[in-house]
Amino acid sequence: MSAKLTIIGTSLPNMPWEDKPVGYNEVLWRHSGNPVIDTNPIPCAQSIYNSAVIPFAGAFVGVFRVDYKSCMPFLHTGTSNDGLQWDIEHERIQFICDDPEIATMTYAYDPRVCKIEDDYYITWCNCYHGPTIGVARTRDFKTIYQMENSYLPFNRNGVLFPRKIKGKFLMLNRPSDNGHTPFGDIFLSESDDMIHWGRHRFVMGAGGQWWQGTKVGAGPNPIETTEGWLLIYHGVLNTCNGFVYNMGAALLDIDKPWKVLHRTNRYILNPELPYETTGKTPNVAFPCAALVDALTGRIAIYYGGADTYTCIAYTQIDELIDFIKANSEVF
Ligand code: BMA
Repeated sequence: MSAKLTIIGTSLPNMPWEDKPVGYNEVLWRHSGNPVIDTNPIPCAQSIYNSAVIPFAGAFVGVFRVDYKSCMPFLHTGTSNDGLQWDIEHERIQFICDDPEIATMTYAYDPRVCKIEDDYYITWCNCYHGPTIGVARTRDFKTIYQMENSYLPFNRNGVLFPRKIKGKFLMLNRPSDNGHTPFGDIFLSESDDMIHWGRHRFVMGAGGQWWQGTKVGAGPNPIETTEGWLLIYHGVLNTCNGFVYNMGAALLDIDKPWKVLHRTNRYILNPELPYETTGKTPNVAFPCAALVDALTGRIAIYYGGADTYTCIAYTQIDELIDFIKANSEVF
């Protein structure tokens, strides 16, 4: 148990957890039962990955990226008592939306879920003449209201902060193109109403080392700590055989979260096990959610493996923060 309470939040004793294997040297370690969601998980789907989970009503709910046998992705909800075994709805989310211009659902992928005050917000890569960030709001994961798309296309990786800062909602996002985007920096946008977004600030860009030299994008919702906002992100390497999606970590200023305090100059996890190196897109570890226990400092990161599997990796907050500071480079 962590003696100091580094994470600012609540206790979550029922979250998934495994201690670090004895003799293992890295700062993140994988769940021994990975992948937690394997191929062909429900009748319509070939795979479920890059998905978001959150504590709800004493258990867990998830919003999942479900790739159909048409190869088109849509969002489904699911529930779990332990965060490991998931009962996923066979039908996709039917959003309630009173504007037919916005209600079109061509595809939907890479969801995040964030609780802010009494509402749960879902953000995802939504199609409106190309990829942009869709937003929806719910209190029960049954009645889900689709709101306005937040940005003009093209944009991906819309990741909300779990509380307002100076009265504003904040969302990290990554302007992109309509394809497999060979560039990408993280920006921060703010809003009074979750509809109109502006006052955009640059947070951090690709570059530095090759593991994050091509593009970067926010992963799970930032985690509030006494050392700043912990941001786990993906950093992409370009190779002769295509992109490699690694995980990195940064600490952002608590009051001005577009200011990067520390940022790892090496990855914290890279694709190396078969469920990360072999699948629809080889060599992808793509984090979209984290469960945290403020009392013990435990963190379980949910990530997609090879655009095919849902996986978990664990870390401990004080160890991760020490690692970030010891391998820090801000550029
Ligand atoms: C990104 C997104 C992710 C995917 C990744 C690797 O651009 O499409 O959904 O995991 O590429 O293919």
